[in-house]
Amino acid sequence: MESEREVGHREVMKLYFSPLACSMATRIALYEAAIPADYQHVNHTTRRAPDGTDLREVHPLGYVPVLRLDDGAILTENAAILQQVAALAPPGVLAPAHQGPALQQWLSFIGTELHKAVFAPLLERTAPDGAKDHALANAERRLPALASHLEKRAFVLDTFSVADAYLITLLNWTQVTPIRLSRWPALAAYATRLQQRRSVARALADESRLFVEERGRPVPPPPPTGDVIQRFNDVFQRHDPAALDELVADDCAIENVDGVRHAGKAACLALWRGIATDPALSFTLDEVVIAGEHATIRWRLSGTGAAVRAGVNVMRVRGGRVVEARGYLQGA
Ligand SMILES: N[C@@H](CCC(=O)N[C@@H](CS)C(=O)NCC(=O)O)C(=O)O
Repeated sequence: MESEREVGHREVMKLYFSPLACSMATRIALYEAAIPADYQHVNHTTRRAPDGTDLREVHPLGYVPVLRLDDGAILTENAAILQQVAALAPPGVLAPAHQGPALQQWLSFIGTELHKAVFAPLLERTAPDGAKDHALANAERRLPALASHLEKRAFVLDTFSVADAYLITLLNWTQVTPIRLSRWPALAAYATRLQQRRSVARALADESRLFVEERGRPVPPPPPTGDVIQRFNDVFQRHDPAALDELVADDCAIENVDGVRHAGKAACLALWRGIATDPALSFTLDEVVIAGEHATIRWRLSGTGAAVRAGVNVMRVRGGRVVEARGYLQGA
């Protein structure tokens, strides 16, 4: 519990939150408008708060955010809570005048198209790989649309609003997902700008500290696809297979240039170790193209006894490891 104050006979409202979760949007809004609140840190396993509240009793799914208003009424759902806080703030501070429907539109877009369709499956530990792939595919349509909206604007609406508080909370999660904001310069610039805003910087600092207290060091983000592929290519350039073990995923599968499939880490390691340690084989890299979690590598191979052969590898990297490789040989 970070603060417990009373206003007249009424308790200040309470925000039930988990550090760095979507509830941080409401904290940003409260900081921005200097609205006092009692921040109740919900334990991520027990779903209980220091005031004794069991979140599952006030929210059907036990989710944050939950806002307990000063009259005791309970409000759930980011879009509703954020609009309630905006209504409590001085006019124009959290919601530009005359943009009510646009605010509702963007809160819905952020909540459904981004939060739930893209980020939730990427962050959920138990989400199957297929769900994560689908979420990444969803990002490929939604993030360019968002970037084009932000191309020539400082905020989602005409001035800072709770929509920005929600959006920057989500964009902060890209640190621990394979989504690279640098692919959309307007989004990267927006995130940098918003992170420097006083209310956002303060919320991020406060919740990062609480996150580390609760769960230890944040999990570092996986290395970008380009770095993984460069280390992978180095194995064959240097004839040194030592790095392969940590570059290959347990469920890796190779479809080799000869059409033979090698499934599972052990089979993939055996094939690649054999190629890498053959001193006669020499690869020349002609081109490496990285696109999200995919890489296309054009290579030429000599030392097979035959003339120099040209080919292409199509690779997929997830969580810093190669999960899929398909090889094609020119003229095969
Ligand atoms: N539709 C809800 C979604 C809230 C939500 O997804 N909350 C997450 C944190 S960002 C949560 O509490 N998850 C807890 C869990 O999955 O156990 C809203 O907009 O408020």
